[in-house]
Amino acid sequence: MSLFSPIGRPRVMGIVNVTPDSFSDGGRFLATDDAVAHGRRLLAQGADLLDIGGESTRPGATRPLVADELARVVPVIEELAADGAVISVDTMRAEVARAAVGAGAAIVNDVSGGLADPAILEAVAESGAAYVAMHWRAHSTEMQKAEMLDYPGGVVEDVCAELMQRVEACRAAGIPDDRLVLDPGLGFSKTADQNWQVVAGLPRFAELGFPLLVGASRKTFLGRLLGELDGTPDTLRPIPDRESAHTAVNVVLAQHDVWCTRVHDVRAARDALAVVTKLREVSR
Ligand code: PMM
Repeated sequence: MSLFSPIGRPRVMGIVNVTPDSFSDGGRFLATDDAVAHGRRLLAQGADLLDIGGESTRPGATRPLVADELARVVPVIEELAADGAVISVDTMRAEVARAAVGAGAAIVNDVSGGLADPAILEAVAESGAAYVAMHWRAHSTEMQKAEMLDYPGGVVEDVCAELMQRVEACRAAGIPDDRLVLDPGLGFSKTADQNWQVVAGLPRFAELGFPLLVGASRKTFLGRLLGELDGTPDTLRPIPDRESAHTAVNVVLAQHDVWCTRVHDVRAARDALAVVTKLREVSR
C-alpha cells in the first residue's frame, strides 16, 4: 500500500526516541536492542509507521554530535526496516537523513522544515524519500523565547505562511509536491493557547493542499489543560497521565482527515481511531 493511499483514518506513527533526554521517554530506548524491541512492540499494537529519532527536541535540549545521532538511529532503522516496517527518521540533519534512507527509511521527518540544515532538502530530493516539513522557528534552547512566540497575523495564518515558505524551499530543491507532508508543529515556538488555536485551525491547514501530520502526544499544552482541570493550574498533569486528553485530540484529528498522528501510545490511538472508523462505516 502506498504511503498516501486513503485508509479511512489517520495513520498512526509510533515514536521510538533513541535519546537519553526526550521529554517523555528519554533514556528508555537508548540501547539499539531496547529501541528495536520497542519498535516491534508498537508495530504489534498496530502502528502504521515508526518514527526513529536520535535528537531530543524538548525545550532547552542540547544537540547531539552528528556521529552520536547516526550511531543511535542507523542500526535501529536497519533492523526495523528489515522486518518490513515503514520507517520515518526524525532528524534535522542532511547527513543523518541520507544515512537513514540508505538504511531503509521511507520518510524524513524534519522538525525544522529544512531551516536547521538547508542541505537536507537536496538530500531528500535525491533520496526519493517522502518529507515531513514541520513549522519551526528556532532550536530548543531558543524556541520558547518571547520573540519566537510572536504571531502578528494570528498563529494559524502565520504558521500557514511560514509552512508555505518551506514548501517553496522544498520545491526549489527538487522535492515533488506528492512527497510532501506538512505539520503545524504543536509545542514548537507556541504557547499553550496558540497550540489550541492550531488544533482548532486544522481546516485552514488542510486548505494548503498537503497531507497533514500532527504530534500532540503527551505535550505540555495537554498537561496544562489537565492541571487546570485538576484544580492545580500552576502544576502540569504528569506526562504519563495525559493520554485521555490525547485520545480526544486523536478523534478531532480523524474528523479533520489528518494524514498521520504521531504518538507514544499506539494502542490508545488505534482504539480511538477504531471508534471513528466504525461510526463512518455504519453511517455510509
Ligand atoms: N514532536 C516532537 C518530535 N518530533 N515531529 C513532528 N513531525 N511533529 C511533532 O510534533 C514532533 C516531531 C517532540 O516530541 P517527542 O520528544 O515526544 O518525540
